Amino acid sequence: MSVNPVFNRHIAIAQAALRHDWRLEEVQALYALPFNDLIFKAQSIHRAHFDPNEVQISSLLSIKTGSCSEDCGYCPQSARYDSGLTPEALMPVDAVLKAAQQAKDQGASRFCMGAAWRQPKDKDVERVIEMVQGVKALGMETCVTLGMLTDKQTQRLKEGGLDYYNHNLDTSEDYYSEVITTRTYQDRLDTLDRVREAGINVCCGGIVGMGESETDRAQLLIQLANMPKHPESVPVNMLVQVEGTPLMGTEALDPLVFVRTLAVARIMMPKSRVRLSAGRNKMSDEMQALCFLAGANSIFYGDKLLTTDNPMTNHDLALFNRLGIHSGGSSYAE
Ligand code: SAM
Ligand code: DTB
Ligand code: SF4
Repeated sequence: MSVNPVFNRHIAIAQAALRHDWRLEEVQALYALPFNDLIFKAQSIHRAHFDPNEVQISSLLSIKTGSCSEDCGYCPQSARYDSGLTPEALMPVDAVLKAAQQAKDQGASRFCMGAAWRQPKDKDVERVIEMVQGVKALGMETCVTLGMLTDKQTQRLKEGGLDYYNHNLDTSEDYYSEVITTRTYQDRLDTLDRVREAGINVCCGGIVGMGESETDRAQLLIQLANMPKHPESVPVNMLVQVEGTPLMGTEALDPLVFVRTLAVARIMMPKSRVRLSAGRNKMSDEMQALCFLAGANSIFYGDKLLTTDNPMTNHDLALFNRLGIHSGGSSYAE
């Protein structure tokens, strides 16, 4: 095979060592790049580590819905807000497995189970482990998001074979108390440390469009990238505004700033799966194409996120077809 030295040099530059020492000025400078320069840089780095036309797909299921004691200002599942949601207790294992089988049949490779808890009880964790084992037996990867965990619970989930734990930092440490007052940023960091220590893959990201500043978005990405190991999966959610929640009516974020956030995340965490997460229902196909160009390479797939709507699977499949994207892939670039 003939070797193109210019292309090779380019790949070598794009494959620079992973960094964990990002400074605010550097990240602000990335955000401030002309859009084309930023996207080119992100796409070059993306290509050095991943198949640029491959997107990993996960399906979500809310296994316990609503009545949550927390006051997260974006969340329709908080008991403090009237979002019109009907609360539901923890689902039986067989119903969860039926939903997982359906997700698998539709093409999802990972099944993510979410529960509206501040923190689970030990007996809840045991039931979730049964779900994890059942889903693994179907040949799917597993992810759960259950709130804060104790050491023992984290260990139990690891022993149960859990592949990923999702626990978002959501925004910068400075902006956190504007959105959530019932727990601290440090509480989140402590659970993330436990998950990492236990050897479970980390899925951690945030929400943009909550009225935060550009500095807040940069600080969130710095928190993630400066962890001793980058999260294997980095979900970037666009706020889904839900009637009845305090953040309903927040001024909409410029969609191009959302794309920039994905690009900066790709540059800072070159080997992580950057997930184009909540909010796709309000995005055009062209906007999503830009998100993939910026380096997003995973999505939530299926007609529902946890409690809100996601694009229909048929629509996503048609979009993949139009873009020449195929699904697949493990989470982290080796
Ligand atoms: N209760 C657990 C927790 O808070 O970690 C797990 C479930 S919680 C619903 C999972 C994540 O969903 C949150 O951390 C947040 O990032 C995201 N989320 C919730 N409501 C959202 C909304 N309206 N728009 C975008 N993302 C949202
Ligand atoms: C994540 O970052 N986004 C997902 C998943 N991880 C658990 C959840 C999005 C929830 C959107 C609002 C809802 O459907 O309730
Ligand atoms: Fe509860 Fe999680 Fe929603 Fe916060 S984000 S209210 S902890 S379900």
